[in-house]
Amino acid sequence: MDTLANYINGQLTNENTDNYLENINPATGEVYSLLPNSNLNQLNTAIAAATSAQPAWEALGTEGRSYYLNRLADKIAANLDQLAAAETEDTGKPIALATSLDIPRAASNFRFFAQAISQFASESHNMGNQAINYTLRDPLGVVGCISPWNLPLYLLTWKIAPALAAGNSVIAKPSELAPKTAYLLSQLCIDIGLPDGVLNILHGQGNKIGQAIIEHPQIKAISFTGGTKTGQIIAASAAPQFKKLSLELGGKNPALVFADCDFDKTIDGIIRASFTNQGQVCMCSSRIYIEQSIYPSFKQALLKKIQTLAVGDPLTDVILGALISKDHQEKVLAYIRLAQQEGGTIVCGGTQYVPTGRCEGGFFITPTVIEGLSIDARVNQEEIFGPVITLQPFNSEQEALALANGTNYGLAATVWTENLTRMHRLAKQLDVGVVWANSWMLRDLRTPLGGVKNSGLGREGGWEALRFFTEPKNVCIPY
Ligand code: TXE
Repeated sequence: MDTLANYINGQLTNENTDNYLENINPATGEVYSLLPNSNLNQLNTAIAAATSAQPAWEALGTEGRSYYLNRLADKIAANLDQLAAAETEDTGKPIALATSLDIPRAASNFRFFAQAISQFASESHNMGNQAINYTLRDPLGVVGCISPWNLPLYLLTWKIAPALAAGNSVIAKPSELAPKTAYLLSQLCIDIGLPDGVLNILHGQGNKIGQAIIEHPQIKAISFTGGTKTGQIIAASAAPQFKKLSLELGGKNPALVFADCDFDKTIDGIIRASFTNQGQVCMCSSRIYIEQSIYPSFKQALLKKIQTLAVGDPLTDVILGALISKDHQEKVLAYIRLAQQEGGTIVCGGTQYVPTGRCEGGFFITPTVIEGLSIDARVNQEEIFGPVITLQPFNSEQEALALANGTNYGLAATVWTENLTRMHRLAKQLDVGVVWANSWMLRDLRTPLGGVKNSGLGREGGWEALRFFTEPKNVCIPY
């Protein structure tokens, strides 16, 4: 069995590890590796390394830093198959998804910020004939990046890349449920000769090493993606030290389907938006609102297609693999039971799926569709983060908008209509951070990404990320 190691000061090390966690393959239910459950001693060593590495890293300048980020991107691309296999083993996601989305995007994250930093300019403000102001944007120093299990390497690199590009050194903590690709990334950093201490990756539990990172006075900013409850704990812990925070949290994302949509394209779009990665993407749609006049035909076509989605061994040609853990599978099944208690009807799926053979111990759930629940139902209010959607008809655009905005979350919405004026009108009024028109997860890395209400604080992507990882200082010079 593999034992993963931390990456500290340019080396893979398990020095001072006092205990290990088990890493489970969710598609089989079997333990297949161990990871260090890191402690404060190890964090202090990593912070000392990061602190001493940062000035030289900053002094390399944008071209120097871009060189390393581009080399990392090349290495990720060259190791696509190995990384995709590791991502699938760790998360249970279909190998085709890991190969086509997760790993290529991790390479793009480094490539994008390698280039973006070369275009990043600070502002100047002229005060008539009195003075000129210019703004310096220096790196913050040592920053913390904490990422979740659903898109492990994709989201880890989405944070690390801008932090490093801006000249910071980084303490990163991947999810303890999916640590393997972060470990493999450490090896790639060593292979390309990334300067020691610039990036440090510590594995372990959120409430132990994660919390220690949040509380550490030498860590100046935290970029976090994960659950809303964890986001609240992080915000409360970081606030007394006035740390900069970027929190990308949960969602309960609506899809609004109008009678004038492109019917077939919308069916395919809703299926992708609902069930990609077993519904475990914060941007996934989970509340599908359909205009009354097409509700029966749309529902019928949707169910027909959903019933053809293959579930099972993620190493085979399936659309849905396993959920991340036994606990998470139980949580999702509990929501399905709750839906029935709340008066909902399961019109498709709703059960655990037990494959035969290699994956009989895995954590699978069939794609599930529920109808008959009001907006107040907990199943329509709380993030389930699984292959579960609810359907509800609406009669007017106002009603659709009120339903869409009727939760405490505000991450993403999709709108399906061929009426451009309606699209603009709704985009303006939807209380979310991202609106997709007749599409889902069409991503331009320059655009701001994040949510409102309980979906988080701040934005990632493009200039937003580079601004987050730098401190502005205004210099005013009278003429
Ligand atoms: O995430 P956690 P969990 C949602 C989804 C899911 C729920 C809980 O609804 O069911 O959150 O998932 C680290 N200080 N999302 O419990 O715990 C943790 O180790 C510092 C949405 O698995 O939020 C991991 O690295 N760090 C989401 C990371 O936080 C802490 C993706 C995320 O784990 C910590 C995942 C602490 N006190 C879950 N506690 C999205 N927005 O995409 C935990 N961590």
